[in-house]
Amino acid sequence: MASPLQQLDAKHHLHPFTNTGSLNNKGARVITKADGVYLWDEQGNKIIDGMAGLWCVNLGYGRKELADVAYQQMNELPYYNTFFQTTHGPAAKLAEAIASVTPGDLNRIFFAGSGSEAIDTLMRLARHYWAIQGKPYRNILIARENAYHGSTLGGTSLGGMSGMHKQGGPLIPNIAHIRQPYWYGEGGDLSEEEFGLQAAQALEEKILEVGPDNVAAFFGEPIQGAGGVIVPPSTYWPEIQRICRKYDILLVADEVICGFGRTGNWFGSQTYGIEPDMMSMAKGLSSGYVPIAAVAVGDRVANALAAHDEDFNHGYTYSGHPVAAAVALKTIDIMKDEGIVERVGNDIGPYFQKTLRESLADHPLVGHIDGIGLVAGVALMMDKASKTPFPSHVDIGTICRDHCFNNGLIMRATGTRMLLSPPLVISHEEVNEMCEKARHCFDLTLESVRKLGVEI
Ligand code: PXG
Repeated sequence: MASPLQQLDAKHHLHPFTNTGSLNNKGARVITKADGVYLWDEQGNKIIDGMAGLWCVNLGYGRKELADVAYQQMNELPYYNTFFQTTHGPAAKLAEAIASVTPGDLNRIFFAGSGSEAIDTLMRLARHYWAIQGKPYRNILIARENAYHGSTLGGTSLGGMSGMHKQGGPLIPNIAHIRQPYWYGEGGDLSEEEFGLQAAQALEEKILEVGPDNVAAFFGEPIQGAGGVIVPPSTYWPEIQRICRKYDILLVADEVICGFGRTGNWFGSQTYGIEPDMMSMAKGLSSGYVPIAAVAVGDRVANALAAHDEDFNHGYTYSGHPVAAAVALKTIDIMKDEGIVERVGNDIGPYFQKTLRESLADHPLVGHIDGIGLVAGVALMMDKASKTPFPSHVDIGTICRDHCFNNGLIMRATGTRMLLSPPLVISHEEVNEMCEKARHCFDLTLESVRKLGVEI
């Protein structure tokens, strides 16, 4: 029997990335409250949130300090815009706080309301930069297959998700895609290092194909998140960096998932030695408590904008929203005070990677585990020795995800990869619990596929 909330939801709520008809038949799971790394649903089940919401609740749930600053800011100045030569305390102070943690010369900050808006901003900014250099023909943007850069038309076009490209087109022109650096899935007989170089050299091939003088920028997530936690080989990013420099192409890091400590440094770019010209951030910027995103711009582009005597005709009503900015500012303060990033890098990140491997690496379903810091992807295989995937009628990811959900653990499934990205404040005991639950749910998944007649 559907609960009253499920009934309302089924009647009026269109869900993102969801087959609405089939969801309405079974009813959405209703989450009622949360604390620390745990969620509770309408039936009172306690669930450990292995995904930090949607890769965002880095400080965990129930942080009263964040609620308090939102309340205070709403009373003091709930809204004012940052257009028309105005600013306010939260926006100015947050810009400074972000610049204090971004690497290199990424010191100028533009605000947006979501990662998708940040990406759209970067797409326009990259093209605008070349236009004001007198080279408007330099407008091709290059990204990767299976990259996720958001759901606006800009983000959809730039991202490399084939399921998204099929819908709502035509897409934005002058965007090209190259292969992703997924060694376990696509590396064949090459060593990880060789494959990393080869995957990066696809960028040079694409640049030569479309003409170096036509390319504005390359966009990439340091680790592809929604694509399945695709951790690049160590050789990949240095080669991408070299190629961008060689052809004078802007390098843009999409830090929406990797930013704010996920990989053990403030930004994934630092973990992989990337020196981007611009980057996007969202999610962890406010620990998911309020919607806010930002773009950090380095000197090259910022100075060109400053020297160009014309408005950049771009902005959102909620660019630098005072309440969101106040919460983000407090988030950064807490991260610094509690040494959250250092803890991910030196303590809980390595502990999580070790414990996850001890729990799952020898499991019959597990082909390979990728991960760093507090993010991981587990490839499920029918036969791990011969790397044989499951036949397409066995939706292994969904089977596993449902077992997790029904047994008090949230893991996300992307195709045949199971993902974890827990709150950065997770304790050692909670990591143990999460990994034990994962092992149990993988056992249940194995039973289920055997019942479907798969010999394994
Ligand atoms: N870039 C990256 C790298 C992202 O991960 C966006 C841009 C867009 O951000 P907004 O705030 O507009 O959603 C994202 C968002 C998933 C999932 O299922 C991942 C995201 C969003 C929704 C679902 O893994 N990432």
